[in-house]
Amino acid sequence: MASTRIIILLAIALPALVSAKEFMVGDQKGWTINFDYQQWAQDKEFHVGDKLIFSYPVGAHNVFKVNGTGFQNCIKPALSEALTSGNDTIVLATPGRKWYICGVGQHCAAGGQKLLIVVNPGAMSPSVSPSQSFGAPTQTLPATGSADGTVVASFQSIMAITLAVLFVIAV
Ligand SMILES: *[C@@H]1O[C@H](CO)[C@@H](O)[C@H](O)[C@H]1NC(C)=O
Ligand SMILES: *[C@@H]1O[C@H](CO)[C@@H](O)[C@H](O)[C@H]1NC(C)=O
Ligand SMILES: [Cu+2]
Repeated sequence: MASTRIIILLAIALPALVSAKEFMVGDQKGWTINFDYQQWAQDKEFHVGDKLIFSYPVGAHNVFKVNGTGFQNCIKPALSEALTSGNDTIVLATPGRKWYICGVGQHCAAGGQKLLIVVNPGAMSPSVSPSQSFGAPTQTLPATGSADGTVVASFQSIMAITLAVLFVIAV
């Protein structure tokens, strides 16, 4: 009976861990000039593990990952850092703000070919807590700490370790 519970738990929790999404930047328009990438990003939620795909004709554009300053001022890093395949896939590895620009000509400064996204932590968030899925008493976080990133982070660590242990037991 205990093992049944574990398998049910894994069946619920594991898909949430591997449900990474792929985002085609700019959708059908791809990576190009005169497209509002902020509007494109506005209604989307990005999580760690998701992928961005920058699609464009080879040679027409490229992709640089930059910091906030580079984004603001369209500062191109060394050309050797550019992604140039025309189908550049970037795995969002860490949470936080991420900035991308095109380094060809004035595409960033004059053509608005720049993208800023905010990456949220991975699928292991309290909102997908397996204990809630079982109808068990809802996780009670300290009232003052519920908006605190460190509480969420430690909760995620505990969940990750718990799942890892359960996984080893189950197989
Ligand atoms: C942003 O990146 C540039 C290099 O592209 C670097 O010189 C600069 O120090 C960085 N700024 C910050 C705030 O990290
Ligand atoms: C682009 O790359 C993705 C994987 O990153 C792949 O699934 C897709 O087929 C590629 N598209 C083209 C046109 O090469
Ligand atoms: Cu470009």
